[in-house]
Amino acid sequence: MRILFYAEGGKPEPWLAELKTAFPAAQLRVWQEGDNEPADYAVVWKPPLAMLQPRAGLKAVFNVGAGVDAILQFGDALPAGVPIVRLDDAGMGVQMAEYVTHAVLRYFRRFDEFEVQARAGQWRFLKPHDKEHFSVGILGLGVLGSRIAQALAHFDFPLSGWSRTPKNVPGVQCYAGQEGFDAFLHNSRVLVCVLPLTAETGGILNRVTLGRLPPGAYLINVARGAHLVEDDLLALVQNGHITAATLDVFHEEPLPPAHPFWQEPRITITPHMAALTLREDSVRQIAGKIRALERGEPIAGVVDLTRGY
Ligand code: OXD
Repeated sequence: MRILFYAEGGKPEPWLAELKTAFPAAQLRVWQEGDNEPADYAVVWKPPLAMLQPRAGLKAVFNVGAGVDAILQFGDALPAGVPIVRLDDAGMGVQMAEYVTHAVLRYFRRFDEFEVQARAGQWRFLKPHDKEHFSVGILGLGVLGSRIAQALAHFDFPLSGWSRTPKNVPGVQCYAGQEGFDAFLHNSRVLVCVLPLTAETGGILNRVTLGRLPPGAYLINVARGAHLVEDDLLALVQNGHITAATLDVFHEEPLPPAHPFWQEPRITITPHMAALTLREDSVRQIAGKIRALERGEPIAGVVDLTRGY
């Protein structure tokens, strides 16, 4: 078996070592510019188009991340009939749940405001928020969104969720489709975005949609920078409609030094670290799927190219 590997900005050796353990007899190689040789499987993160162009023998492309937007951007240039497979969870759900739970609790218990007071040497009690009016709305109810809901349910937050097609998540008031979107927004004091980035969801967090959140809302974006119209958020934070935001993803990463978000204390910035790809778990999952494909069995996580995730 021939496995081709490429990960933008990452060291290939530990991945190759892990893949070698899973498939001791396989031929493993790192893709280099000009390599058009046959391969059975490709394991990739943000590959260039040249790597994905039609290749003899290619049976599947495994993305070592949850979001496949960096691959799907190539559209019709992708090799026809070769499934693109995303990671199902591989340890990312719990990390997302940790990150979002931390941010929600920080705002709910007003730690953001206590931090500011402490730096100013102020000992001042602030009345806690009312939980009944601190509803958390999760945009995207896939594996990650459901895991986040499950974590927040332990703290009794009123929970709602929105998905493109109707879903049923226990303990979550579920909204779906365009017709359910406005009601979902009106009902979300804290909006958490964990949507896949597709042609339909780019720019979904903008002046109009964020304006429909209740006054004093909060935003947590752990999906993709391109979901958010950054200037619109800034204006809404500055006019007070949005109290604060926690952002892990940005249009341009690393966030440029001159970006106005750095100067806005109500915007908390983290460097795209909400959920890291866990190498061992990921290779274990990919190896299981390769074995299933070799036995002719179906696998989970195959991306629907028309839907975009
Ligand atoms: C991912 C990411 O998609 O890390 O997995 O952003």
